[in-house]
Amino acid sequence: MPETDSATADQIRSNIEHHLRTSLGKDASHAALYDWRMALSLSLRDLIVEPWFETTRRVYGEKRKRVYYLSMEYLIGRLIEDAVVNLGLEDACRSALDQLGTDFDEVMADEPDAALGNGGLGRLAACFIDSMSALGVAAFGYGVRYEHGLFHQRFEDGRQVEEAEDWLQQRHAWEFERPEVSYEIGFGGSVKSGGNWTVWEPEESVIAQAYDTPIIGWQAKWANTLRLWAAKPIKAFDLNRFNRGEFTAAAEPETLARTISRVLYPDDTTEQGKELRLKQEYFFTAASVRDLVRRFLTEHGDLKDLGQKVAIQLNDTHPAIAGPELVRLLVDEHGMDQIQALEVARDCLAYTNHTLLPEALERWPIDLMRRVLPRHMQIIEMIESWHLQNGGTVRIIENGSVKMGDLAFIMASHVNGVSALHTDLVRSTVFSELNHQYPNRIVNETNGITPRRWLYSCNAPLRQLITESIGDSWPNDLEQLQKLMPLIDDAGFREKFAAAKRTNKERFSNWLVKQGGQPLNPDALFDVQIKRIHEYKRQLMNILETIALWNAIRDNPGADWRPRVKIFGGKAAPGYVVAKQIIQLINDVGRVINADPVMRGRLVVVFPENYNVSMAEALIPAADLSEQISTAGMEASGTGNMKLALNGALTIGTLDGANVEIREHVGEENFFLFGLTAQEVMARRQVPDFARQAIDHSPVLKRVLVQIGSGFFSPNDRDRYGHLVSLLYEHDYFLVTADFEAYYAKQREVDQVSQDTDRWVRMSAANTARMGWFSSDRTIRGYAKDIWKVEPQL
Ligand code: 26Q
Repeated sequence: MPETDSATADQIRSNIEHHLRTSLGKDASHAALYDWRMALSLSLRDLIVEPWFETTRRVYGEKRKRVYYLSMEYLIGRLIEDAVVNLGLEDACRSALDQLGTDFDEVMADEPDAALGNGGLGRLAACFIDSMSALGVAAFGYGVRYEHGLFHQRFEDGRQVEEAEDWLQQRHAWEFERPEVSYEIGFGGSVKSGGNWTVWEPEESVIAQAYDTPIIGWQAKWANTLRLWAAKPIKAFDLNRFNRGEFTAAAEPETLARTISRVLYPDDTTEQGKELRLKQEYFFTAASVRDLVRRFLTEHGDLKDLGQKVAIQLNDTHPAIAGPELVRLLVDEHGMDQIQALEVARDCLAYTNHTLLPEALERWPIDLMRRVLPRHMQIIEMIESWHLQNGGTVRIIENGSVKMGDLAFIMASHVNGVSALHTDLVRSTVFSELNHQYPNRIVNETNGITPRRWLYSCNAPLRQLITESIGDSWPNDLEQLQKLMPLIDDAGFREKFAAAKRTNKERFSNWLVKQGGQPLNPDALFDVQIKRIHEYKRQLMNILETIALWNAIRDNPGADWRPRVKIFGGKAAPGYVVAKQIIQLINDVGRVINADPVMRGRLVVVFPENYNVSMAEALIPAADLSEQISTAGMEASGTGNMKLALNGALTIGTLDGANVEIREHVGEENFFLFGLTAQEVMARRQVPDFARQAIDHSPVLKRVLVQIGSGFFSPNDRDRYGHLVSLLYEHDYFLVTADFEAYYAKQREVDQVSQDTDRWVRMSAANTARMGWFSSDRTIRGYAKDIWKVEPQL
């Protein structure tokens, strides 16, 4: 190690020793892994606070416009490695811990994931705050400090079982509690009004209290704040009731309040009309809006200029009540004229749509809305009539419920989709009427991923190869990866590229063994599908293809089959019955195939429990093949597709979401395309009995369906999958049957191509070299320019 680095390592070591004693009250000889991790985290945090304060001073001094990102979900994962990597201290920390007789990697792995999100939407929010700090966009992320994040998944006889997640069991090293930053948030009650005044008198209320986590940018040049709200009771304990002997009742105010930020809803499609969910949404949105208005008023004067200093991005409709809440504050509390308040609010607001699935579009029953948020319901009616007076035709309130998408659209200056295809569909389907009225309001901002986490820190072997090949300035300028293109013709480079992949596959295999699994053959093709379990994502089609391949190998065991490991990862929403059956089927099939001696490792099915961000970090660098096989038109974007391709996995996929743009960037010759297009999907659904026809035309598929339906994979419960099979025959809404043959054929092409190792490595390296555009830095620059009108500036 160079001398300066070893001086840094010494410094870190002494800081760790200091925190071990003074913050954790431990002597080095008695320190557990937890103590070492906390001592290291606190030492790193000490280095983050100065750039954090400096950022705040600068933004304040320059009177910059701020971006407020409102999201119900932040799927962050571990923060410790972000700190290490952004501070550039990996070597120093490793050596400091080494000197203290502790293993760096074990300390890193000890931090529990912050799993405050379900999937793509929450992870996108996490990538965005990272990019905003890397670029120097002045921003706050606002969200909920859930006591329990996304449930922990276990398999019991192959069935998913959910357990409460408990990330706050231990101290969270990265947050600062802010008792002084708190707001009273009301619910229910009534609205009183006189000549020119209106007040809402809530029936019950809770305190929203801030917890701040600094989000440090690349090379620690900037740090934004993630401000999460926790619900606390106004009055913790009812002493009078206690003194009367009503012990349980005395604690009631506390129970009521804490329920609100207790747990993340584990559904990534709307559960209709749950009162607690509405309260969660209003709770964090109202606290955030009040916080940003307060900040504006301390720095600037006149609320009519709010839109010049404030951009509020709504991550889907979950915080869409921000519109009515902002109007309420402006009108009821600051005396602004109604129409002006509507225009000011619209100047500030923008809305991102993440889904076209009708069941995922939020609608709140009017009765519920009126009961929980009576004043907001009035304002929503006012917004609707303002909209109709301006020539609008769409009603926000329809069939007894409030359509939050239409509300968000009408209250936003910009609405964006998350991939080119999805934005086209947003224009032509759900919002076609509103798009007609406001033709420039809808814009596209194709999603991206942070290259710091999803290449630099999760894939050390490839990171080193890239840096030795093109220098070290690519992590915040990812399009530089293009410079790898000419190197692909160099056999030495290809060999190193292949070696990095192999190391990652071995590393994943070791990880799996630690989790209690079997070691994997690193020469096999690692075929990976990792994402929430959903019918439209078609894990079912993947497992049907797995069975078909198994049949083919058994029919012809002497052939030169390319060994494959089918890897699945993902959770089903607890109430999503079909998704849970698909999980059970994958596990049942895996049990049979993995026990078949004829396979001799040529086909293995792996489905590790509890897929999360940390598992993704171990798995993505090890993947050879990326399954992106959703029914065309149904996956808004996907972001796992980007992570996998960036790390050199080849995609087998449909023309859906961002797959379309990935294929354009990496080149059609480096992408395994199959399946119906979005247009064809819509047409095929009109054909009567299309599923039965498809099955009749595919003996391979028919054989598989007969096996499943007859209980071959569930010998103790032969009827287990009868329903799933008849669903395919009778109501194959997701076109599994229609796309099966094309998918099976494309997989056999994958087999062929992957037998030619050199060709595969070229294709794989071309994927890495051409994926730079998918950095979330590019996405954030797009939002900054098109929507927020801010200049990223370090
Ligand atoms: C809403 C109301 C009540 C309960 C839950 C919900 C809810 C929660 C989460 C609805 C939807 C979600 C999450 C949606 C999501 O993750 N969508 C994904 O967003 C990614 C980022 O844009 C895209 O890449 C994916 O294509 C999209 O599926």
